[in-house]
Amino acid sequence: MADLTLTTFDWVPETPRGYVRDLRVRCALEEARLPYRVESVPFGDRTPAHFAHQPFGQVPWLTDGDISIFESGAILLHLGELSPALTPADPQGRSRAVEWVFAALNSVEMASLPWSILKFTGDTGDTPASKHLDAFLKARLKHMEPVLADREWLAGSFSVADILMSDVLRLVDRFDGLADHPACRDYIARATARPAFVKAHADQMAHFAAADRRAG
Ligand SMILES: N[C@@H](CCC(=O)N[C@@H](CS)C(=O)NCC(=O)O)C(=O)O
Repeated sequence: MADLTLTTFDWVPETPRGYVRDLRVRCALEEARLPYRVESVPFGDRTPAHFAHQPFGQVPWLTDGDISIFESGAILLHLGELSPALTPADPQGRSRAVEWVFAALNSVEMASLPWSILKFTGDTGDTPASKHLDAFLKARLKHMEPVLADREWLAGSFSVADILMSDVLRLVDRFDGLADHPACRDYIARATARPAFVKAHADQMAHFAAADRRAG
């Protein structure tokens, strides 16, 4: 039996709540019905012990017994090995799930994250950098739209790739970047209607709300 502990921050500001990447790990754990504990590290003072687990001083990381893993994609691939609920059983489906994990992070999030950061800072979209990032993201979404119009889940059956891709697209949707991409929006709706997502999201919100209460 796996001995799983997910570590996230003890507190974050309001804006990222519901989007902190421990959510991806919580979703996978809930989908797989694996028992796990959640531990916290300070958002403020990041200790050498924190950097020993996550070299950039970020979250999340997961320990599985003696194994400590950072990067949400790597964590989900690890969990994918533990449960058929997270990875298709057939070889074709498995490699499809792995390629879409990388596509979510290395093709779509690579374009969507800088775009989201600009939106986050209130950028009006008039600068050359902003126009460039807008075009970069649209080039990716243009190709995700027919893929998602054509299939329910990326690897055939639901997999870790869908946890990552839907989370990446959710942040774009938050800043209204999917107005012209109904299949992407429908995909997010399918993914976020899953009981595992609903629980994972509620648990993350409760985790940070508890920190507010402790702070008084
Ligand atoms: N590529 C990393 C990114 C981790 C990341 O950006 N974590 C954010 C929370 S969602 C964080 O720790 N932010 C605080 C910081 O960067 O100082 C992953 O997917 O795990």
